[in-house]
Amino acid sequence: MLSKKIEDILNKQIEKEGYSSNLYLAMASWAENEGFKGIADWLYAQSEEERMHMLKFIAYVNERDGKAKIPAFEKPSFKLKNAKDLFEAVLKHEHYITASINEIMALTMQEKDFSSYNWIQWFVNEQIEEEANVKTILDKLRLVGENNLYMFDRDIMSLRTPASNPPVA
Ligand code: OFO
Repeated sequence: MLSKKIEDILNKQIEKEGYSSNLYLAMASWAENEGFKGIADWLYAQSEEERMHMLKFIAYVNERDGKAKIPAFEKPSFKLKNAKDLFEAVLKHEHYITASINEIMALTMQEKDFSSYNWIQWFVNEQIEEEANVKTILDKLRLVGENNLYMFDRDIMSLRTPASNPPVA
């Protein structure tokens, strides 16, 4: 059984994961229109992964006798000039998500909800991996430069690590 505070913060995270999925979907569409087929594929895959994160939060809340709420999602908005802008925006967003996962972890300790504390660890590790992946991409982009993106775009999918499955409740 989840405390009201834990249920509320997990419901907020459902909204954030769903927004992340839509944000990366909107960015994928931007990349496709700019002719970056590889970057678009990377973002479509990332969007799916975020949707999977959202579904895991929904399942966890419901399995622990809470009520998962499906919210309306804010329209993603961003201004991008180039691929570097895009991945900097992705990294900034992942930092924001990491901070909110850390807040959940802190609250599970405060509420002495050790089941939720254990469960959220998967997301703590996932955030380390996601931030590291985007940093690697930004490093590669710096190396190739904005005028030489053909091979970067062709090879970017090889930088993805396969999605792993978070535990269920
Ligand atoms: Fe990009 O992360 Fe979800 O949690």
